[in-house]
Amino acid sequence: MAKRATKSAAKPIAMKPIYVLNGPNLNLLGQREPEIYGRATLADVEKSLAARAKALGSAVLCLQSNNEGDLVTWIQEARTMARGVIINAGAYSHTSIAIHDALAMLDIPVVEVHISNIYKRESFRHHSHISSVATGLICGLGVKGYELALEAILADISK
Ligand code: CA2
Repeated sequence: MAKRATKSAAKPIAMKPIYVLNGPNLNLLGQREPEIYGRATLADVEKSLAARAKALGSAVLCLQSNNEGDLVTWIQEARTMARGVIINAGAYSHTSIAIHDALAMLDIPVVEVHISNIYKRESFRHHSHISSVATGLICGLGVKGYELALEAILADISK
């Protein structure tokens, strides 16, 4: 006969967050080129992502750096500390083999986000070193892309 627990000793286990990594110049979001990137600031985006994650029973850890090495370090950290990664590596998407290599070591879902449609822009933005090691790619949908990426990761890990 199945044994029934007499005590409900279940304690909430701190859930690993989804890492949201933003690369160079994205700290200036909302301050320049609004026709391309919109008017929301990075703080706005991070705040609404945190609220959306909470509503979906999850959490995000949002980090931004203008330095390639910081992004590599956070991706390495995500191997054990995160349930998924949303990454907009900015211009490093088009140049960084180090970020590609770090992402290739992850066994968790990775969604690459670009606010603008990189394929409608200069040809040097048409190739991303990240796409080949990402689970999926969202681009050209503005800052809404971050929220869509969050939903995609949560759907993926609940499969
Ligand atoms: O569309 C995107 O999200 C990009 O990743 C943004 C990068 C760009 O280098 C990529 O090709 C596409 C960063 C662009 C510069 O960042 C700014 C942010 C706010 C305001 C002005 C520039």
